[in-house]
Amino acid sequence: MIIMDDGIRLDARLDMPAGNPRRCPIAVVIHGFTGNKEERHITAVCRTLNDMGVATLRADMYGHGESGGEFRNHTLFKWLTNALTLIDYARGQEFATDLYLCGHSQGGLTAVLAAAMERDVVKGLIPLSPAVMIPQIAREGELLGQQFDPEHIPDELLSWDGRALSGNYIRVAQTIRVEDAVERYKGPVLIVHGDADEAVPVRYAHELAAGYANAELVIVPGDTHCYDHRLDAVLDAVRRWMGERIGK
Ligand code: FER
Repeated sequence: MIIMDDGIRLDARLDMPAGNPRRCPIAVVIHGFTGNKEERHITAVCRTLNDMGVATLRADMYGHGESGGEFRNHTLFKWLTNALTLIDYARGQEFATDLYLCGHSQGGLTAVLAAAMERDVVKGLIPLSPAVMIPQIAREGELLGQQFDPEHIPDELLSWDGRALSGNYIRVAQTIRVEDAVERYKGPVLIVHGDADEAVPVRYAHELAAGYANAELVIVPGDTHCYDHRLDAVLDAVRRWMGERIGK
């Protein structure tokens, strides 16, 4: 399915729980940097939610997967407006009751920012290994393990898969204040993070959880950024937390 965001095609997929209930909650699920909506951990989270009666809307974000836009031109602002568009689409479904927001890594950061903007609408927030340090390290002059002068932003950075990323990614990231978003969102939050994460150090999850008014943190011992070892533990945490919210 295609959802248009101001002329950009977002390749999206809406999955209903078994039995096509007339009314049910819906969760918007956002992948990470260089990821896509069909990654193993993204589809597994969606299936887990579907199995407990929650519909899911997942989409390839700007410059990723099958969606429009070039990878090199993606920024957190573009992902944020994509997220607002997906939230509007989800809310507009006749079956939709409560709306939840989930995202992995850069998608987790996007979810944290969007939840603050949509604080009246987002019933609960699930940042998975959220890359909430991106704005801070962009201001300090380090992204993707590469150093740069934060006052003289380079025209491009090379991503870990060899693709170029425009300096505008850095310019945008430097303006974002994650603390403001954390302060604004008072709803329930579930943060899940592996303590062997090689891309986003687990200490950022501890800091994030401490900043929220109502957060629960689940650390997955020995697990990596994309849950190579204990995806089952991630799914268990999501199932239990969501079960407490929706009464299952
Ligand atoms: C970085 C570290 C992590 C970075 C991006 C990420 C652009 C995002 C990871 C992900 O979304 O999986 O320095 O710079």
